[in-house]
Amino acid sequence: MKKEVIRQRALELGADAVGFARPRIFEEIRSVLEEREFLPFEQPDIERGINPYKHYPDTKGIVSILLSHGLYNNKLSEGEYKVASSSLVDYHREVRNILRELRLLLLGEGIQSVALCDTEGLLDKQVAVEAGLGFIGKNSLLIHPQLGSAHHIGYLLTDTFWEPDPPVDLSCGLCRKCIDACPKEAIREEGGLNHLRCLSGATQNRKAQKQYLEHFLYGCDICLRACPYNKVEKREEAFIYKEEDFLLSHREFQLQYEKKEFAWLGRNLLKRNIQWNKEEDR
Ligand code: B12
Ligand code: SF4
Ligand code: SF4
Repeated sequence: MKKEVIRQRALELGADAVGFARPRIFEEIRSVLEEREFLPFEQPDIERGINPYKHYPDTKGIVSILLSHGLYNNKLSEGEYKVASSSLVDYHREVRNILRELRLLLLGEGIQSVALCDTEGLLDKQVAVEAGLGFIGKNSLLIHPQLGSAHHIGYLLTDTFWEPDPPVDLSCGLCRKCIDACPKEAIREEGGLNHLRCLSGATQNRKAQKQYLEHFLYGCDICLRACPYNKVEKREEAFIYKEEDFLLSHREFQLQYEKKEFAWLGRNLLKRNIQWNKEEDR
């Protein structure tokens, strides 16, 4: 099957970019993971992080997609809180829907594959770099030359080899806008993220130290909005919430927010985040 047929179909299905990679074990990241203090919700198995064959032993090629989302500069009024721009809907579902259709297309040609996105633990950004979809910026995110970094990554590990797409030869250069913008000094001068300081992690971590969350209830997008590779739109109401929005029973919460990406946090963690923000506002 030709790469272009798959690329075309993925774009028709809603993907914003498609790349092909040769699988390899990311041996150079082993030591970074060995020294890592994992957050409670992270997948701590190092082998699964760096080794695609742990997910699908027959892997001979990778088809990776990016799915973009908007970025919004939501200036808030009193008593309003927001979720990060990436979390309007559960992106895992959207990415996996596209991957499911691509899998069927490949299956029609007798090509087997396994779909991964985020939760399985293989390092998604590294896979996308191998597929020629971008470079890793100082804020540790994948930056696509045209799409920037406001997107999500998913891919198929296939039992068929594809000629890899050429790597992206770009970098952040002397820019340091994200470093200056980050309220938690979580981005290291030399590159790489101190994930234990990152606000996005704190909003999701039940064991985080009490801190001001910059009015975020879930995630953070400040370093994405600071990045010259990204476009930022004005306010989008759908990201904005009030405390009353979470005064619900457990069941009501599930019914109302089932499809939101933040639903997995549960009502109590969202309430805790509101409380931390409120205390700072006083
Ligand atoms: C755990 C996790 C988090 C944690 C920790 C992130 C981290 N970077 O450590 C927290 C909760 C903080 C987080 C936050 C966010 N995340 Co997250 N996260 C993940 C997850 C599940 C694993 C990432 C991971 O463990 N990496 C391991 C470490 C070693 O990698 P790393 O820190 O990125 O390090 C790389 C480089 O920075 C570099 N590096 C590391 N140390 C050093 C040191 C030096 C000196 C240098 C030069 C380089 C360097 O090498 C590594 C390999 O490339 C991935 C999904 C996946 N399966 O990959 C999503 C993922 C990375 N997250 C994603 C997103 C969207 C976000 C948020 C934007 C969500 C939000 N709006 O709040 C924020 C962005 C924060 C940020 N600036 O990165 C997307 C990123 C898409 C993209 N464009 O890159 C992913 C890929 C999920 C997906 N499939 O879409 N995330
Ligand atoms: S997501 Fe927020 S806290 Fe985390 S590195 Fe970016 S700006 Fe800093
Ligand atoms: S803001 Fe500048 S330094 Fe940070 S990721 Fe974007 S280009 Fe790189």
